[in-house]
Amino acid sequence: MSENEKVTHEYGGSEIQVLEGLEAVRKRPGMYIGSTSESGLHHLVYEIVDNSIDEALAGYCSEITVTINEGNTITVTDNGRGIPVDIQPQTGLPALEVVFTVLHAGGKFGGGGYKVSGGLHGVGASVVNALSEWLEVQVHKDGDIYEMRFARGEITEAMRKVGKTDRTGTVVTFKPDPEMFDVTTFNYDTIHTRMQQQAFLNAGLRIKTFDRRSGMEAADEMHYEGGIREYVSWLNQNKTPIHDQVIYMSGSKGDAFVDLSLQYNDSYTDTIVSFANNVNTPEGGMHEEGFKRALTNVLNNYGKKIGLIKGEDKVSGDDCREGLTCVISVKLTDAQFEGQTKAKLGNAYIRTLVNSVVSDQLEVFLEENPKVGRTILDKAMMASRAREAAKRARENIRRKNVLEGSTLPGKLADCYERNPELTEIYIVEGDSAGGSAKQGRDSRYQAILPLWGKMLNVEKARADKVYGNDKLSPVITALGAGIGEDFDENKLRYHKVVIMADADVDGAHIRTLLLTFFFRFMRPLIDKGYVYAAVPPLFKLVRGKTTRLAFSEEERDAISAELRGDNPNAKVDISRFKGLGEMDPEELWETTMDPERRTLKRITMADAVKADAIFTLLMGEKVEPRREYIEKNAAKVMNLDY
Ligand code: TTJ
Repeated sequence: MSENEKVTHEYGGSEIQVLEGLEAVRKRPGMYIGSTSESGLHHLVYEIVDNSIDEALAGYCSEITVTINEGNTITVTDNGRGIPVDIQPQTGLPALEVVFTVLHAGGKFGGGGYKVSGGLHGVGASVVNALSEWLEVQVHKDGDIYEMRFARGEITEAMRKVGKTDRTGTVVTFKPDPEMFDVTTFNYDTIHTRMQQQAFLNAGLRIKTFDRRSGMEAADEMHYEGGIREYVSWLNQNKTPIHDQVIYMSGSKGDAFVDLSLQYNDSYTDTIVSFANNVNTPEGGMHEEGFKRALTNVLNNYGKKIGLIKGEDKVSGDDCREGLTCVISVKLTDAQFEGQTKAKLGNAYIRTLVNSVVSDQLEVFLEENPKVGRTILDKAMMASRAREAAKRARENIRRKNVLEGSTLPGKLADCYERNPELTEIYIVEGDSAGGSAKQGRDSRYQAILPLWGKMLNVEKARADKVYGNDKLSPVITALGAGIGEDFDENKLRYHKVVIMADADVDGAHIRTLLLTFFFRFMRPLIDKGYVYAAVPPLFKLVRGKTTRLAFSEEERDAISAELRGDNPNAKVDISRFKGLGEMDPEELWETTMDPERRTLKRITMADAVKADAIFTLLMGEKVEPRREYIEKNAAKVMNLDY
């Protein structure tokens, strides 16, 4: 709090509480925004934008703009009513000040709740304020422009009128505090993707994003009158749908709502994207469970009714979801987020609601659109037959293994330890890196499997093909747990599976392929958090006897400055690691494999979903979107952020 402020207000109990509240945020930022890494940094933007989205949900805001400015500050603008500026009777302070300085109970990470109902705006704004080096807010309201400024949560300029206006709305600009975050560089794609998702989820809302940093200029405008129907079309844009219309269903009970749309394509995998209160739930939960149950039931009943499924025959849940693209959005007042990353919806009554909406409305749709019904049923029946064939193929291979004794792949350099909880396997791109890794590792608990060459196009491959593939079968046998429905976690030979690839296009390609393969055929591996990406350093800095490693250009510059200290003439020797293959075994151990010193990135379900989408684009049948993607991302593909 500035000197100025101390004079204007009584330094009363409520203000001490304010300071203590925001102090708590600065002490343990991870509690409020999940982490202080890149994802936490971006969370700041979402916390602010959520307020504008609430205003849109209330019916008073039609357009939101998010801009990354030069210097990595963020500006969020909306054309809502503007945050109230009048004095609150309870606190004696302008409502605007309270919004940015009082830590709301609902502001805890993941507990945001269903904000539209209570009209409780500004949740989270104080958290962003506390974690910003500075923040400025402008409110256009009743003909006047009001402004207020803060630094690290404390008021530096009290609210005052700064001019006249003929519009209404709120403009917030902030600079994340570098003392609070590991990185302060925003990723335009990350923000654009999130804003596009919000535009799909809030039909009719117009969202614009801009990158104004020099050399990175970008601009996008998102506006979908069809909401999640258009989301499904967008997800299917590089696939081939097998029926024209997107099927849409919705319903409510009490305070809870469900919106759902779906369309089948000719691929063999399913994409279910779900949300609770506009928050993505990549780990699924009750809304997805209710949907899956209802889908399986409706398709089986319909199949029997039209005589396609006979007697005691059935199509399984997996069969019913082959080639399905579906978006589920639920809204509820008491959302419970569970699971490893708080990304799974736990409210059981939502399962009942979604189940009943889908059971009723999908049945009616199929009755009214028998051609589409027939197409979907044919697809599920085909999946069922293929599954039977795959099972027979697996049994053949198992019998063979019993005869020959199941042999580990020749290229695998296994470890001595047998307890999978203690062992790790490095899947390494390329022969020379594989060689260094074999020599540099700790063979007691680290196994190495080198991989190279082009992989199978898993997009069009069903389980039976994958078993016979000569690039992937070493991975399958080395891990020991099988694939698909056959996957048995108890047989898994390592609880850490580390993908080690260069930070270049080939490396990104291999990572995408392996993650897609794990996502489609060994999903529990990702669910359990067993998959990691090794993060090799990019630079080595030496000053005298001190050696330090940097993982980004930013970090290189920071360390270089640190090593030089107060001595501007000090010589710091900086060299670039060209690739894993060029490191000698000792270097590879020290930088990338030694558990004491290495950095590993745990792969999340969201990373895997992203890899899967990129993979479809790169390997799918549609040539034009692939060409566009590669042209657009030629530079960026180098540092896919998983
Ligand atoms: C609250 O109820 C009275 C009329 O205004 C409502 C309100 O606060 N609307 C509102 C808040 N619109 N936009 C915001 C907002 C926008 C940004 C960018 C940041 C924050 C914290 C709030």
